[in-house]
Amino acid sequence: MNNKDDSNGFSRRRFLKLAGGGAAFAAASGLVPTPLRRILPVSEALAAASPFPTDADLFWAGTDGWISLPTSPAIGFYHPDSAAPPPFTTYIFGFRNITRHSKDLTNSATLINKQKMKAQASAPLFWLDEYDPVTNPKDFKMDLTNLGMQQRPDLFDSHTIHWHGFRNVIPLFDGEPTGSIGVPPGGKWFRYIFRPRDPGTYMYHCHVEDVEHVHMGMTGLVFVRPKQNGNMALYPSGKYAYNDGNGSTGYDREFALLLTEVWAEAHWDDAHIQLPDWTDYRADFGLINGRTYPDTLAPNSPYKISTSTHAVDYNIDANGDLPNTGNLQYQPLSSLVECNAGERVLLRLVNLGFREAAMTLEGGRVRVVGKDATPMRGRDGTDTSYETSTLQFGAGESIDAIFTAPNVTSVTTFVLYNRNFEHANNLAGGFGGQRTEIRVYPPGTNAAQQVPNQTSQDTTVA
Ligand SMILES: [Cu+2]
Repeated sequence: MNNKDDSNGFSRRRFLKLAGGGAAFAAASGLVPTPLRRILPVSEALAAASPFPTDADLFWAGTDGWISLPTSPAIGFYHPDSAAPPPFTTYIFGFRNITRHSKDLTNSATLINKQKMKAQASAPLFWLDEYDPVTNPKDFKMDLTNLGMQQRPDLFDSHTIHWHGFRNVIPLFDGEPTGSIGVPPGGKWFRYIFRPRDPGTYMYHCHVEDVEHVHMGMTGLVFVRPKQNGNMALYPSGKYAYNDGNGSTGYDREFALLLTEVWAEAHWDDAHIQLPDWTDYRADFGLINGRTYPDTLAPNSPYKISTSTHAVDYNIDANGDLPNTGNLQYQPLSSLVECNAGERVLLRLVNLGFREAAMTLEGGRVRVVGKDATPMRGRDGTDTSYETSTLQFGAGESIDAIFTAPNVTSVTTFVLYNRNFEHANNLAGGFGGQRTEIRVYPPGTNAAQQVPNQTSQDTTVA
């Protein structure tokens, strides 16, 4: 997996050749509305006042970092990792949202470079609006840079963003590194240009050394909002999972839940210059949004609502770091689901662990309205949505399910957990795993949701 020979790493010459060829293809095809930006060589990047572009919708950085998982009981010497700076336990590779940093015209390079070793788990959640020639005639621009690995300076792995499950992606922009471009460390960046179609819930991940980089944390959830949004005639909130034409996928609140796993030995190996044998794979921890229960219930890290237009814009400190929330500083996304009685709650579920999931709502049911970013409709339009209490889905699959909150007069809690007990209860033997709660409040308790996964527990800045 860590075979660092030429089969994966481009030589610089091959790299530039491919970049040039790709640009020619893209220009000739007429599919790309703006010129493909070439990746600046380090010397040019350093000479420019701001080496990074400032006009992206979103800008991600790939790097490494540390997160916190339950420390007791220990798993041999693999967990907690003795190299981890307290309160952290586990080494990761990951992404950080540096959009805000990139728009700081004077300090962008300094701020961005300071995010090395500050990766977030899971990778940041983001969302796009469906393209429409009249109401949203805009292609989505997503930049990616690679800050390198602080704990593993010997690794020169590139990173990419692979748009998993998206239809009709131009290969150049699909992030599969043998057919497109990977971003190597060293002040370089690449722009993904994407015209969002086909609403629904998807995932993205780095596709370089993909078993390793996905497992180490370079994976996140992404969804496309339908252009039917804003139509209050079909459902009062004007929010929909799909262009359903009848309001059947309308919802009041939405929560993205990404299932991943941590095999402690592999993470320790990457921190200590060792090679894991992936055929020994064993998931020690099951995670939702990068956390295990009961951390899944902790609030989101503080964020700014007004700028959370395509991703949650967490508050940053003077060094551009994520808000210091103690052991969960680099696991900012909560899995707590809150709603008012009678409301419809859209659960956007993705599994990017390596095992099957069976997410079960104890004492309640949900309606599956979408699967793998496809509405539950037959070819002739027949409604094929169905109700269930258990959602089964494998690695690389997604589900859109709507929970209709019962009419309660006091706060009522439903447990949502993976009924495969290996996932709900860490193999290490401690509590934890893929478990969270849906809390239903009396009518009118919670204000309208402004950002996905927002709950009343959060600290927000207007
Ligand atoms: Cu990567």
